[in-house]
Amino acid sequence: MTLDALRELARAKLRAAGLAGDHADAVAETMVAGERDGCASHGIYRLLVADRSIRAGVVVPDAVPQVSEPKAGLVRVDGGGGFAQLAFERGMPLLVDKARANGIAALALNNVVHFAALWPEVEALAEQGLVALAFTPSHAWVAPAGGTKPVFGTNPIAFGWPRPGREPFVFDFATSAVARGEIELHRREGRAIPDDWGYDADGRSTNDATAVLDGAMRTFGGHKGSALAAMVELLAGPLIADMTSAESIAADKGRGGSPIGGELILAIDPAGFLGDAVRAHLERAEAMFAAIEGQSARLPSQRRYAARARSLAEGVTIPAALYADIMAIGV
Ligand code: NDP
Ligand code: PYC
Repeated sequence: MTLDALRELARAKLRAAGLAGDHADAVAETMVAGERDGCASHGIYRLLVADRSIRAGVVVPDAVPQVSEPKAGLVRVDGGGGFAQLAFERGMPLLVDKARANGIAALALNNVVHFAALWPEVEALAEQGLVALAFTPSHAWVAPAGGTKPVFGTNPIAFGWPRPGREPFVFDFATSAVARGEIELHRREGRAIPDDWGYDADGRSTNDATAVLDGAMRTFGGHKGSALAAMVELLAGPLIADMTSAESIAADKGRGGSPIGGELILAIDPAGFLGDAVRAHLERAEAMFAAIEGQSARLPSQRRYAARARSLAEGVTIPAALYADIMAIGV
């Protein structure tokens, strides 16, 4: 499919499910970006997930995000129970202004439904010359290192760094061994998963995707991922007066919707510390990137940018079973 055709399909399905036009456009854009960049777990597959959240009444389909300024360096957007995409769009311009004025600023999204990857947000900020970090909890699906029962969400951390004349350096990953969406794709396709991704309900390691979805996922990197997952819970939960992953899954009441809660985004203007020397110091960072690539190791986001270039030229291929399920939405 061409990206335009995919965008139109996503918008039409989201509107038909009852989502207001401005939300449908913002949400469709995120899904198309994911598919375009080869991020299948957070691409057009998310139409099925968003549709379920809308129809189950988890998301407020016509929420109007409310922007406020709690302090000179802080922006808050109350998403009113809507999807996170429009809330971010409404808060980002003020976040950028405040980061430039103060050197650093933070944006809290509150009361939003989150089904998406975080890289589109940190990449957009890095494209404006800012260093960016983003965090969000999800639903309690992940066991702490040393345990086998869910406490944490899959809790992604994303980072963006501006590069003169190039696409930003971006990474974005779950603090679980893998995103839950990836396990869902394995389940859909009947594929076994590696046995270090999670536990069944009795706490045993398993290759069965369904058993892990019904049991508990593992953190990445043992105690290190576990501590980072806890940090994400704290930063984008209690610190911004929003839900932890345990509270989010309780609030879902078994409806199977996407996580409800908050997201914290930090933006740092390199000129704050560096003044006129920004360019010189960003060039020093380039030496590190060159040292990585110089030994044929790849940078995070390199695969994504290559997929983007391919998709822009050739369009994207959607698995037939997924396309059929998308076409069946609302029929
Ligand atoms: P991965 O484990 O695939 O890690 C993704 C990151 O690592 C990307 O930045 C990727 O770059 C980079 N990367 C992967 N392999 C390499 C390599 N060999 N060398 C260098 N860099 C590499 O992703 P996850 O399954 O952990 O997460 C996928 C997505 O799920 C994320 O976008 C995340 O935001 C999303 N998510 C969202 C949640 C939410 O609550 N909203 C919850 C959990 C996850 P590249 O893209 O170029 O491959
Ligand atoms: O894949 O873990 C995940 C996820 C949770 C919320 C959105 N994506």
